[in-house]
Amino acid sequence: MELKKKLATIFQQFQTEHTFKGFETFNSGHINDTFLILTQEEVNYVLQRINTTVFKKAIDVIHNKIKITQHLSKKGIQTIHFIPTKENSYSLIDNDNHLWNLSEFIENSQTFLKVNANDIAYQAGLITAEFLAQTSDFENDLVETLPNFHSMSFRFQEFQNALNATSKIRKQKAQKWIDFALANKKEMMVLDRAINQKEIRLRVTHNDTKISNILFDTNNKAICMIDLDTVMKGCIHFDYGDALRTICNTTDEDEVNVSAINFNLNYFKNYTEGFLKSLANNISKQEASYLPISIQVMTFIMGLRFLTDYLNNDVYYKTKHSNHNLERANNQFSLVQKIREQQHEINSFVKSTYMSSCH
Ligand code: GN1
Ligand code: MG
Repeated sequence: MELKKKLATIFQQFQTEHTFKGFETFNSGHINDTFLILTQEEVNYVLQRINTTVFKKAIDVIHNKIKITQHLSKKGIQTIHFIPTKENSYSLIDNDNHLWNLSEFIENSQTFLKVNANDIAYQAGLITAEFLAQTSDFENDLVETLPNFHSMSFRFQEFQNALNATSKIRKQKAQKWIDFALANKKEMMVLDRAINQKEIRLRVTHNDTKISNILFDTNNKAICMIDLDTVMKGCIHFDYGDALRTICNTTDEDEVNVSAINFNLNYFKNYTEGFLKSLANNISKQEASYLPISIQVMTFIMGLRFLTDYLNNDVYYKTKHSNHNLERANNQFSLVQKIREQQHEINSFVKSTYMSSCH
């Protein structure tokens, strides 16, 4: 079926009083498909198709999203608002077994693919930590929709499996980063160890805090987190490190010119100030002590996942050409090296900001 007709058919099955007029495609996601739905009445919606190959428990993804947004709404915190179908379900399964969900589009909002000002980084820090602070009292259980999502040992296991099965040519092309991954394994397990030893606690985390998943108003003030697909249990370090991985990278995630890659310390400082301001009463000294290294760890884990997918012949992420995942791995691992060069400064800034903004 033609896409426009298909989207109109899906949209009509949700509880809205508006009439489908057209659509636009959001291009930034690596997994799911997301569309802006335009209506005759000029009220817009966001319609999302969940990739059921990646999200085997897609129904539970919706369950988690509904639970968390209801929790936030009840507290008067601005968040996404999901719309039920005419059959009173928050998801719809189409004839091809794809799962769809619909939410209201927040008007006068914007997202950024790149940060271009300190204040945007500061706002991003405030809002990612506010999400953590406002969900820290959430008591119901969220379903682990993608088990071991940010577990480094799990990601290394998957990498090892891919390495054992990959073609000679892909292995050869990726050799430099295969060696890099293996050489850094022990050091990059630091968050896994801290979790296992209960030095840092598990709580609700967003798990995909890249800058494009933060909604801003037209005055560049952060409104709320979007893309709640991976909301699960995790530690604050996942969200802190993942956000900085994209905010401070001076290039795009798949930029091939690695000499252009740098870690922007000003954005790091602004983000960290905002983050610790919102999380002030909700973070222990021990948790704070793992924030600096989490920036390397989260950047590394993305590099490892892109590399693994490259070795697996690109079965997970959407790719535009056959080297795309290798280029992404190249970018992320190069960024890890850049972060490393500034690690001392990162450590002391987090420490002093924690001392001044948290008790
Ligand atoms: C994926 O689909 P998207 O772009 O929201 C991935 C994240 C990665 C991100 C890298 C479910 O997110 O973990 O950080 O790509 N999501 C899943 O840009 O694997
Ligand atoms: Mg996502």
